[in-house]
Amino acid sequence: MSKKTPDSAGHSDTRGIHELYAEDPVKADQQLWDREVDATSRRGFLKRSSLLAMASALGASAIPFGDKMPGGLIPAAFANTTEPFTLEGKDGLTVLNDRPINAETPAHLLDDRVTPGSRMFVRNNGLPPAMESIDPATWTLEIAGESCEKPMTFTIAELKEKFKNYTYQLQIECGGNGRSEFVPSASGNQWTVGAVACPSFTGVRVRDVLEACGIKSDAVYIGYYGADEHLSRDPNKAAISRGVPMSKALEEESLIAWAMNDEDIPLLNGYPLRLVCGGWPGSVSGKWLKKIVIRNKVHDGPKMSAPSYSVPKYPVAPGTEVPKSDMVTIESMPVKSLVTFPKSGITHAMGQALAVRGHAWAGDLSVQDVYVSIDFGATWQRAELEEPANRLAWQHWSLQVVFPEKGYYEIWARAVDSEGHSQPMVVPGWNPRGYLNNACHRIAVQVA
Ligand SMILES: Nc1nc2c(c(=O)[nH]1)N[C@H]1C(S)=C(S)[C@@H](COP(=O)(O)O)O[C@H]1N2
Ligand SMILES: [Mo]
Repeated sequence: MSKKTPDSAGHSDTRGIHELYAEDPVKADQQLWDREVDATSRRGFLKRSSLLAMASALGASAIPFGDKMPGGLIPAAFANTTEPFTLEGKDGLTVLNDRPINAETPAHLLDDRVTPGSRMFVRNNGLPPAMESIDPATWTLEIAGESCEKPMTFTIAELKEKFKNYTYQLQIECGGNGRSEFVPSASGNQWTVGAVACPSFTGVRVRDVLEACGIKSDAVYIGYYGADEHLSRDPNKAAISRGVPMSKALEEESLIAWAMNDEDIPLLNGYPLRLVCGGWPGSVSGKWLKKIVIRNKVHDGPKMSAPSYSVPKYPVAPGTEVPKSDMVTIESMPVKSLVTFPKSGITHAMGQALAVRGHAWAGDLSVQDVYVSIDFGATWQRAELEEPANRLAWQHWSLQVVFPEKGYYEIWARAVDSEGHSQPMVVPGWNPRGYLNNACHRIAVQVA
């Protein structure tokens, strides 16, 4: 449910706008906002179709005086309910948008070492396939592209049988995680800290499958295609089709996965098959995977080129307009960490040590150290840091913290990667689309 569509009238109206501006969801949101503001000052705004939709949502056969209803009015039947908007199979996620669905996980709900499916964020660019339309027995994956020697198609059963199966715990973070902190604000989902997860995935190596189909010597990139629909429902348009250079595609941990945490992948996270390339922007890990193309040039699918998932090649002042030619595609994500326990805002008893913990990750690299501060970054204590379950899994850290006196504290966590890069204490380099905010996570604690 978009922040800008707080009511059901706005909701049903979202569709038309998004269809109109499907090429540019940012513009669509702006238009929607403009139109909503405008609509509140007009009568008879609602069209017959949305009136019918509203009536059925209200459980009524009709709204007899619907044409007199001010546009944008929240029906009292809805206004009086406090029921939050929820997603099937998800637990406690904050929904940022419902078309497409985007939902993040509050930090304290990411406390598990291995993220459960119910707590994995959702980032959709289009409309996911309906569960009823998916039959894992007949689902196929096609391998093709100009740099593929023998294009082939596999069922999931064939993938399982023909290639060795691997399980890795893999960290996936949306490139725009943390976007909400940029000033001036960047367009796109206003993620806070929770567009990150680290479940375990089971599948076959991308490498084994591509090699079976023959990789030509001129191959430089792969691209994926999924079964989700473009917001416009135009069957000739992909909602998103990104990829990675061959070197990333061919590494051990890059998987074509059919299971997450030993179960089917949740529908919203790509059931029945997805690509997982951990440590890079989540957008390279294609969901509802139908096709992988081996390319002799950088893949050119939708959202592959600047400004999507790209940042300026040089630091820019906040608010600068950057030419696309001066932007570069994001690859490995920067070092970052989360405090997942305690929950921000708790009150803790004076005199007792507080067990603080969380996770840290560093794209293709590993995390070397995690430090914790209770004095706004003036001094830091080194946390205990565990080895990752495997390469590209996040690492668990913990520390007992003792507070010197009663009062308000903030706990800050700061990770350092294996090449010595530290998380910044403040929001790093502003960029037009608000990617790569890896500032220290902080939580509030009252000691009483
Ligand atoms: N087919 C398809 N794959 C996709 C997307 C999508 O919209 N469609 N979103 C991408 C983006 S931007 C991210 S961050 C991750 C999110 O994965 P999740 O929704 O399982 O958390 O999926 C990626 N794969
Ligand atoms: Mo993303």
